[in-house]
Amino acid sequence: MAKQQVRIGMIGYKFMGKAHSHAYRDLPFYFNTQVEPVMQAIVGRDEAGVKAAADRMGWHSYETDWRRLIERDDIDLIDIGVTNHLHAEIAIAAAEAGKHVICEKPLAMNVEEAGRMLEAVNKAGVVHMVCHNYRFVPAIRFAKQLIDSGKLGKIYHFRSRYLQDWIMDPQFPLVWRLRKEVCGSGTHGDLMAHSIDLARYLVGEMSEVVGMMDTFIKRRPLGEMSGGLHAEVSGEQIGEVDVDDAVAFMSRFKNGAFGVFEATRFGKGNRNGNSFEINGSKGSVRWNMENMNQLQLYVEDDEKGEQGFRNISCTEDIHPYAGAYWPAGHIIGYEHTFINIVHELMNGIAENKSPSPNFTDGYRNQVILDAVENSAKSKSWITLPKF
Ligand code: SOE
Repeated sequence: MAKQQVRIGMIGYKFMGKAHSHAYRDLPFYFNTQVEPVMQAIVGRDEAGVKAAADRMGWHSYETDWRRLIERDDIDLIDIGVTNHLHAEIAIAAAEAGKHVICEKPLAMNVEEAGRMLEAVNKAGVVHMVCHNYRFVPAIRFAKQLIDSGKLGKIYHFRSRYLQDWIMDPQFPLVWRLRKEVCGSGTHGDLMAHSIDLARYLVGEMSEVVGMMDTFIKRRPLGEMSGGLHAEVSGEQIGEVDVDDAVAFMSRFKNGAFGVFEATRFGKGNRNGNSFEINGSKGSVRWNMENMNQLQLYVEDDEKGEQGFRNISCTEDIHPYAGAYWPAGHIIGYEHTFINIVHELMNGIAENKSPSPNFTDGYRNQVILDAVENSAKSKSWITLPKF
């Protein structure tokens, strides 16, 4: 019997547009999903640019206005890979039109918007996800299995660092990722949102937070992103940076564990240094994105004298997702995290369930982001709502 088709409309064709397009295209190579993804249409404002992207990435058609995509009755799923200030408007319009939605992170500009987005998808009964792709790294999935099985015992500490350095040059321009009206926050929503997602996934909900944030370079020349994380200065004009360059916070988890989080775009030498360590009563795990297939594991059951962190290459059939790709030891990369997430999304659509992380996760994440920001302003601890 022919599989049900899910006709996708992707909004955005640059960094995330490319990651998601590649994922839809490659998905059938590796996974036998319950439904068939169809790359129906892609949207971008620049006609020549979006047409070229559609041809290169394998989309059947293109549009230059996202509203037109939502009106089309040959689209079942809207994939939002554009700037943060458009997430809410597009997601709500998509849900109201009865379309499933996947949205890039951070879900929204603030908690009020995230709440409206969650309400819209719930009311419409559509399937929804938010693209926290690091949850889909086999080594992280495996760490979750170890924690859930009790192998690490009672969890006492979650400690994360997310370090990048691509805006350290004071001449790096004031691109959209540094303008509050377009992105909501800086490093906080861009990087810390990922660390918060991993903490919630691996350790659970938090009960209180206290944070600090700062902007090291307060004025920059105007300019635009030019591909990947590169940018070009567009003239002589200078503008004020109104988002954070760096953020740190501490939290208490509901299970009593301590959380210590740091995220910065001023971590010289770190290109995408997303890492964490978890310590439990019986063992610990460590992970770093720049070596993403490896999980470091310490278990106290090891013989005395032989104890120590061991490196596990999470490429065996037994490791989540890994068996879908290559034989053991044949590593996967960043792009595969997106294939794994759209695999879950397609099965979610087949079963009419919203796999995690979904808009509930995105909303709760935004509650924490906003609380850390408020705490940094008020220089005080903030109690989080009970979830
Ligand atoms: C840039 O900081 C960026 O591309 C983020 O936007 C992504 O979410 C992160 O995964 C990698 O870095």
